[in-house]
Amino acid sequence: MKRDLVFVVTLISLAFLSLFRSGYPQHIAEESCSVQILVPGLKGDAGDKGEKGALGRPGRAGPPGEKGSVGDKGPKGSIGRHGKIGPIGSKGGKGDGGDVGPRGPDGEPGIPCECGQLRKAFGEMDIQVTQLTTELKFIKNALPSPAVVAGMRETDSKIYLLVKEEKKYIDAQSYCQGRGGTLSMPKDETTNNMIASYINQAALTRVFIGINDLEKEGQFVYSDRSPMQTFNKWRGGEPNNAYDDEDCVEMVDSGGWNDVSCHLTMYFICEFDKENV
Ligand code: GN1
Ligand code: CA
Ligand code: CA
Repeated sequence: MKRDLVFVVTLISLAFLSLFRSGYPQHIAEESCSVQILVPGLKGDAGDKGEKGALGRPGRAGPPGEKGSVGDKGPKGSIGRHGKIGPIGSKGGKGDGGDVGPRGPDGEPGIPCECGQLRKAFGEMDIQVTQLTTELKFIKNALPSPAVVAGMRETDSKIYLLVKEEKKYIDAQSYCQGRGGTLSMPKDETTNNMIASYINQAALTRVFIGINDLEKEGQFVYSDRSPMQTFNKWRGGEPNNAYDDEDCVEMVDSGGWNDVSCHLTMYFICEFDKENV
């Protein structure tokens, strides 16, 4: 179809070309009766190569490439944003003590005192404190358990303890010595009366005291080995060394003395020198 059209157009063109070349009037006259056969000419030479065309449209996207290997580690990034607040930490240690504060204001002036009287009172208190300290020291170090001690008696220089544990004479003496003392040694009327009173107040009838003739029959000495002096409180007829076996001494509730067997067991009274407690 397209070739037919080209052919017709070519014929029409050649006809017009013949008219213009020979002059129109003549030509009309000469050729109005001739028959012209119009055939296509030879194919012309190939033209020069045209200029390079404009850039074509981008092609379609290709298929995805193969996965590449892991690249090198990138450079360190910039500091990120602040994180969330963490949990409360444990309590810290105690801090150092603060500085000494400023000195306070002066107090009101004191009341004038009777210094002489005060000095005397202080002196007496000192003596009492010394005595109490001595007794406390004794109580801490020498006092047996309260269950076995029936109170305590004292003179200026000595402390007496009635021990309510039945013991033989030698064991009673050891008991007292083990606490820094000895069995009680009444060497005068006052001390003897005090011990007798102590026995009565404890509702007892007899206790061992520190007198014996263990070393030599009939020769009584105190438990500290000091000899008997003129003072004694032997009951009537005593000492009698009954059964030829009485080398230790008891005091009965009247305050009188009696020699008895050292193998008897009974309560006893210790004495302690205040200087030694
Ligand atoms: C006691 O009761 P008699 O006679 O056995 C005492 C003696 C006294 C005596 C005095 C263990 O002996 O020491 O001398 O009475 N014995 C005891 O009469 O107490
Ligand atoms: Ca005797
Ligand atoms: Ca006797």
